[in-house]
Amino acid sequence: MSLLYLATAVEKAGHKVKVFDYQIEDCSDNVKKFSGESDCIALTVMSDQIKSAVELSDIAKSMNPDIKVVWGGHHPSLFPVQTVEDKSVDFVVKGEGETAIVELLEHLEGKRKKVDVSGLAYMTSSGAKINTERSPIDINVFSPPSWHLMKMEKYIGEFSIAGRNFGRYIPVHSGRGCPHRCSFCINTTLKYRRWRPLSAENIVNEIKLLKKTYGVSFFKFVDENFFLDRERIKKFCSMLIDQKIQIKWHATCRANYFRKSWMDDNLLRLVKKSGCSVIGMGIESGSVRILELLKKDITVDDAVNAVRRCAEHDIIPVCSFMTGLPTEKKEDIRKTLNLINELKKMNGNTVVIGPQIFRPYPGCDLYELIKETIVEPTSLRGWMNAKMISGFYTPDRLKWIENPKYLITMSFFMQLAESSSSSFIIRLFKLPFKKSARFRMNHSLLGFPVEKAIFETLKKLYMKAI
Ligand code: B12
Ligand code: SF4
Repeated sequence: MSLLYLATAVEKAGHKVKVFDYQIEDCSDNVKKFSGESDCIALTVMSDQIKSAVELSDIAKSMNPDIKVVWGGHHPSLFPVQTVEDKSVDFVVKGEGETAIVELLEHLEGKRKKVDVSGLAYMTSSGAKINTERSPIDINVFSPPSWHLMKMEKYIGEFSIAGRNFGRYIPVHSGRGCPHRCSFCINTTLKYRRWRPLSAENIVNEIKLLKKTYGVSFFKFVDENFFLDRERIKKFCSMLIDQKIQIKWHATCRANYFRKSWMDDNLLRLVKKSGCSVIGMGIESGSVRILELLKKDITVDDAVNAVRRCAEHDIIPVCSFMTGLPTEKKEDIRKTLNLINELKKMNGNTVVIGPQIFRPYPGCDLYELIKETIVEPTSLRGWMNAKMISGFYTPDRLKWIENPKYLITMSFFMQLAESSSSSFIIRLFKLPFKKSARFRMNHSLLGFPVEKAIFETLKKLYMKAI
């Protein structure tokens, strides 16, 4: 999504842009091919993508020493100084990039001073300098995004969940930001807490375009807070119904918004009638004490009520949970596992994500609480070799947790027990492991995790083979 929105802004400003995405293709050949004829290469980077991003930056610089390398996205925004200190990075953009990248290109054309590009970080003779923070953008300006720049068929997949297949799907955005204050959430540090919606008209226009041009029938809104403005929701749903736009959709909702005082049955009926089939929500924990620590501002009763109301309206609830939180004890984890079992019993369609292990991000309240125990690499290249398991810390780095091995094993079995796949072969392969994982979770048995070792070895062999 970041590549799509950045490319949209750059194209709208009249520049030539090409997009390559390491998630769907090997980018090094393209970087070799195009670096010579390009002025700038822009990389969007999450923490566990640093190795490949550094390699690509090195290749670009070796092919064309004059090329400007700019990094943005979550990792550089969290660590702008150490990122821009790297020899292969010229600029970092902290925060939202659409207007920043265009202004940076103006700077490269000699039309603007770099000090006038807010959000930009760069090196000066006295060290790294970070310009003042950029104001949040109105995403309506970039609607519809330039999907034609992306290799769309590689992104459109089949969406299956809770044993149902919803057909061709794509992730989309209907807004940015979230006004809530959760103490672990990256949005509270990077995304500005100001919520900025796409208008109902623009959402519907984007849906119509994607449906007509690419045959998409299932839309997953991946923005932070879809249901904040009830008037917008009513308008959006009514437009889909009135214009007879037949789609199914998925969005996220805070569990407390399911209170009848917020979302009554009439509204939920309208939401369902317009095609809403799946709602994701962050329940996070079954422990009241931990929910308070998280400043989540939801209760365990909210979770139970939300899942019950989803069942009443035939909407699949996807509930995500966290663990590995500062001060969390086995007793808290047990409460989380009990709540998961209760939600699943109450609504057979409940899909569980996690419990995933908490990732501490600089700037979040919870990070501040445990920062003395966090050991982070001190240079960009240090992150290349930092041991991480798909974005998570390894046990030796989870120093704020009482029993990291127990947690990792629990998280592994829970996620395996809940996992699904659209591939029959993968489902077949996972079946015995899933069964034993479910048994373990139902009986809280976590000792001697031999299946975990076997599963991980087989998975590695499979990944090597493909
Ligand atoms: C949707 C989403 C996904 C979707 C992606 C769908 C898709 N097709 O894009 C899926 C489910 C696939 C996914 C997967 C993962 N995700 Co994710 N995901 C998100 C989520 C919720 C929204 C991201 C998004 O779409 N943002 C919208 C775009 C437009 O905004 P953006 O990415 O922030 O980009 C803007 C700015 O950052 C900036 N910018 C970004 N790049 C650049 C580059 C330049 C040069 C410039 C100038 C500016 C710039 O400008 C952009 C436009 O304003 C975020 C949380 C969040 N709310 O941000 C997590 C998040 C990005 N994911 C995260 C993680 C860890 C993962 C996984 C590793 C999880 C896992 N263990 O598997 C995987 C990695 C996948 C991979 N291929 O490597 C972390 C990243 C943390 C980090 N330290 O880097 C986040 C922040 C969640 C979290 N709170 O921990 N994810
Ligand atoms: S409600 Fe969700 S998006 Fe908003 S701050 Fe909390 S966790 Fe983040």
